[in-house]
Amino acid sequence: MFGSLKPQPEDKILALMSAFRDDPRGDKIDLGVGVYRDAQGRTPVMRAVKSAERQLVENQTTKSYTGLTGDPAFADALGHLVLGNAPFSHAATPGGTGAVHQALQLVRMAKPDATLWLSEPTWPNHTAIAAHLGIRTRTYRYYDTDTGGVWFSAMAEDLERAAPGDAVMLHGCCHNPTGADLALPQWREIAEILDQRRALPIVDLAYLGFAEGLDADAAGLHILAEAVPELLVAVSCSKNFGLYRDRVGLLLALSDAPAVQGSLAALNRLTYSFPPDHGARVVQMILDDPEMRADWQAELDDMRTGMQTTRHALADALRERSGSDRFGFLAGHHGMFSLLPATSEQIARLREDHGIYVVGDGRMNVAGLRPAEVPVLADAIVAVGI
Ligand code: PLP
Ligand code: TYF
Repeated sequence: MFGSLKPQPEDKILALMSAFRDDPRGDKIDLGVGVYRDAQGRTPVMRAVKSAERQLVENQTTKSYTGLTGDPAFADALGHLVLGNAPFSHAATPGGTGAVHQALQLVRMAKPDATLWLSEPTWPNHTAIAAHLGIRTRTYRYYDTDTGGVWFSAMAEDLERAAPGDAVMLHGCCHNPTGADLALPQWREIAEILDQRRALPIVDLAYLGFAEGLDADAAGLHILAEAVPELLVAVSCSKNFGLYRDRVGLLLALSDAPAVQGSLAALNRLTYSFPPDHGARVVQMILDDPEMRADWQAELDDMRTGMQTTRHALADALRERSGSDRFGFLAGHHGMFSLLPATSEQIARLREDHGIYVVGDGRMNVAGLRPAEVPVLADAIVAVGI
């Protein structure tokens, strides 16, 4: 039976994580996997999460099953944070990856021959999950390697080719891997194109609060939600609540179709029955309690401004060392990631000669860099000739 199984392509990000773990050098620097780290290099449990968990342990009276789409209070609290007052259907999922997976299953259920459009480049799991589900994909041009910004004219031109009923994956903010986000007028233009083409936007929202703040980061999504009749949003609480391993996600659907909620429940049942509850409940408790919510937001703001400070420090250090503004784009990007304009040989030299781990395509996690390591990285980038 299992003799027919083929070796599977590995996830390059996760493979890099194990290579880093196995590297004995004491001064190695991990800029690979997208996990937030503070100035001490820790990924702490957020204060509000600790408080909510304490209350939960104290007060929870049962761990019996919730509903197939999870606790409605969780969907209500997080759904309103993300979409404001628009009515939505919802399903809690194991992490944002689960939400992306369920979104694509819903698309396949509704329209088996739909094409999914993905940005070039995008998070590798988008491509992999679509392939696993047998969904055809096409890419749209997104990133301008010369400027480090969005190649908007090409993106718009490509999306004009979407057919009615195609699905288009967009990153809500903090584009992974490029760090280059759409400006609000560009969101308006994309919304108009997708509405005209009658294509379904799927917004992958894994970094709400990491770019410019909770409201600003949802502004593009809100423009879209007002412009199109149907929309899916795959929300992750891994980063902004620091709940990575607890697997907290939510799929939201804006639609008038009466069967959407039932279909989401059925897809959850067919995939894993009930979604995990612990982390979802923690998120709901935080969002529904003014004090914990304010504390969460304050800590999230600190994380965001910390990443911004690192970005500016790195751009400055590189300006000094390279004598040019070639790396100025790093300061303008949002979130954890940016792409270094490096060859695979240069990435290998960063790893082998300097103990600096960056994903093979040049993606680096800015949040993995401690302030004291900024000059070390800048020296290394210049030393390998990037
Ligand atoms: N989508 C993108 C673009 C991501 O970078 C991530 C990782 O954080 C996710 C979705 C979902 O992650 P998780 O399944 O850990 O919530
Ligand atoms: O892109 C990242 O680094 C994060 C974490 O299969 C991640 O989104 C990476 C790979 C993966 C799941 C999550």
